[in-house]
Parts: sequence; structure tokens; C-alpha cells
Amino acid sequence: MNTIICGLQWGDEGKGKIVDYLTETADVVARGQGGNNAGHTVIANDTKYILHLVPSGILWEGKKCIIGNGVVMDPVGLCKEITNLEEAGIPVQPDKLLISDRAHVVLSYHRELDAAREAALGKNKIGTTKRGIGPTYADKANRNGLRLADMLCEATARELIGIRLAEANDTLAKHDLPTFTVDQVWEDVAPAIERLRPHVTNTIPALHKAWKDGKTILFEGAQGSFLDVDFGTYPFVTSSNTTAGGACTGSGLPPTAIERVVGVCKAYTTRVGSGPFITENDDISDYFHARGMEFGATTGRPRRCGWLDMVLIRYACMVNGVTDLAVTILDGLDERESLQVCVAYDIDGERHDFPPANRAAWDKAQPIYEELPGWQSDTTGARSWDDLPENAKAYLTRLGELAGAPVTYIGNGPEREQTIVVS
Ligand code: 2SA
Ligand code: MG
Repeated sequence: MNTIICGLQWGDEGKGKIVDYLTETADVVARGQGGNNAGHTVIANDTKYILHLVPSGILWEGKKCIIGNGVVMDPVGLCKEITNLEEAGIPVQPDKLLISDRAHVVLSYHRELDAAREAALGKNKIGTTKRGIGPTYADKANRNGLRLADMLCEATARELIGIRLAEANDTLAKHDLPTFTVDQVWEDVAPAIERLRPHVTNTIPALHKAWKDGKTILFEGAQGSFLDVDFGTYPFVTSSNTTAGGACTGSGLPPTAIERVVGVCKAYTTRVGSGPFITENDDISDYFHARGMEFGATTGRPRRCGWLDMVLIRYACMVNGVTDLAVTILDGLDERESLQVCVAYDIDGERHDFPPANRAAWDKAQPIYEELPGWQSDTTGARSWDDLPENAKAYLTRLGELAGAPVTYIGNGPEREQTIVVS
């Protein structure tokens, strides 16, 4: 079944692990949005891999990986990632990793512009990963971006970079930041472009052929639904559509090809970067950080942590059309005595079942909690639904009810085997 996997919270839901699990039965694994702001942690054969741009399918033999047109691709970052994989004994041949010639390219000035904007915003900053994601998508929408196809011809690339730099340098100079010459930008990226050239192709016919040949295609979402530029906690979002629709616009595979949407959420909530987080809780944050858990996979930043927020997940299930839920890091709650689940928000004394749009309402929203008993036992060894403690089953059942979608997968540890399928 052609499947989209998407995050239902603010990213870091453990999508990498679920993608890796579902890859066993897939032929093609594709990315349709985001860039190397993503950090997907996968543990396979006792080795921990952190992937940023390369789809997790690379860790399997005989799977095709596609970086689609909707991705913003940092050529230098991608080359580093490929080198790391090859050094770890994972081959990345051109026919194993195809990169869309329509993907927009992140260049050095995008990273600078990202940092400049964050600095200018001061206390109102978004908390971006400073990977140049926002400025690259902005250029795409503004029609002055560079696509990978343009980068394959030095003369075209230099000309387009020159046009863009005329404006970008003004902005950088205004912030007292160093400006760029065309030579600098080109030379920074040229070796990476040469390295990637054999991978670059029109990925759309390849994807359609796979579909028509009855192959199974898996879309690996990056970030989460509440970082979606349309559906998220705007403006504290990333610049792409992280929800299910983004997989189609970001790859050229139509919605009619999609048969299943797996929504991934943690058994609690985390967020990295600024913006509203109604169930945030210092005690939970300290608890995870003390265990070395919940640090950003790309930037190492400590993630903010809190209770499960079903207002978010309910809405994300609607927007993504979730057919199956995957609940990860259930074991993260193993030691808790009692658990809070946010079922609605109170805003000015009124109950809200869905997230608000306006910023003042987010500032005023208070969680309405339902308390559930913890299970206070180790779930990491469970291999089936029946192995789980009763209170854990009750927690997951309530989660599914509130979400309006069935819990099909449960993650109870980082290893591939620690994935329970609920039949
Ligand atoms: P950006 O860089 O423009 O996309 O940042 C905008 C917001 O999106 C958030 N964002 C993320 N949130 C969670 N995980 C992400 N990936 C890394 C990870 C992040 C890290 O897996 O941990 O290592 O810090 C990710 N990427 C973007 C970001 O925090 C901003 O709130
Ligand atoms: Mg991550």
C-alpha cells in the first residue's frame, strides 16, 4: 500500500523509526518536503544513524530512495551525509538515491539570511535550525530560487546567483553581515554539485513507473503537522507543508495513488524552537533531559517536553486523513505514577476542541486535562498488545478514541524489534 508517514505534533515523533519499520515491505522511500533541518534517528543493526536529507530507506538493501521536488536540498550537507553513510558501510549508488532536478537548492546566502532574520527578530525569533530553509522556500515562492537543474550548468547557475545576490547582499549589509560574491557562492557548492550530478534526474516518471508497476511507495514526512506553514502554530512553523498533502505536491505522485496515511505521535509531547505549547511541563522536561533524552537530532538543542495534547492530535488526524496511528516512546512514560491528557483548551472560559488560529488565543489557552493512572512497569520487552500492562492499554485506547483513528503501531524502545503491531 502506498503510504504517507507524517508527524502529528511538532516533529521528532519518531517517524524515522516507523518509516524504517514499514520500509521492510516497501520498494521506494521518498521525501517530499523539508530539508536538512530534519533529523531522523534510526537504529539498525545496533548502529545509530541520524539522517537529515537522505530517506531512511537507504539503510536497507534493494530499496530506491527519492528526494522529491518539494525538498530544499543543501548540496554540501547532502554530500556530508552520503560520505558518513558510505563510511559506515552503507553504499549510496546513483540508482539507489535519485534527486529531483526540480528541488530547490540551499546556498550559503540562504543560511546567512536565516541567521540574520532570527537575530533581527530577537525575543520573537522562530527558533529555526538556521539551515537556510525559510529563505530557500521564500525564494522558491518569490520565483528567484535556483533549482538543482539550474545548478548543473555553471553559466546558468552563476547568472542566477548574481541576480539573487544583488538583493540578498543589500539585506545582509543592512544587518552588518558579510556579503557574498558569485565566485564564493559557486565555489562553496560546485564540488558538491559534481558529486551529486549522477543522482540528479526527473524523479516524477520514476515514481509513476513504480506506482504503475504495483510497487509500494512510502513517503517519509519531515517535521510535524504543527510546523506546517498552513496548519501549524503560525508563524512558529517551518516553511513547507509537512502534512500529508505535501507528499503529493512535493513528489508529483497524485493523491489518488495514496492508500494509507500513518500518523506518528509520541506518547507525550515535545517541541524544539519557539511558539505555543499548551501542555508544556518543566517536570517532564527535566525528567527526560536527566535521562539524556529529548535533545535535537540536528542542533542538539534541548527539546521542550510536556503531556500528551489531544487537541493537536485530533486536528492533525483530520488534516492528514490519518488511517493508522503510530504511538512512539510509550516506554518514556513507564515510571510515571499518573498521566495527564489534554482533551480540550479553555480560552476565556470557553471550551475549544480544535487549535485556535489567532495568537492572542494561543497565549490565553489553558489545558483541560483528563487524568489517567500510570502503569509503573517496564514496557520495553513487550512484543504484543497482550504483553502491555492494563493501564498502558487503557492509555492507548483513550488516545485512539480522542484522536478518532485506530492505534496500529506502538513503539516501546529504539530498536526495530521494539515495535508492536496491533492487529
Ligand atoms: P526551520 O529551520 O526554518 O525549519 O525552523 C522552523 C521551526 O521548525 C522547527 N523544526 C524542527 N522541529 C523539530 N525537529 C526538527 N528537526 C531537528 C530534530 C531539529 C533540531 O530532529 O531534532 O535538531 O533542533 C525540526 N526542524 C525544524 C524549528 O525548531 C522551528 O521551530
Ligand atoms: Mg527529528
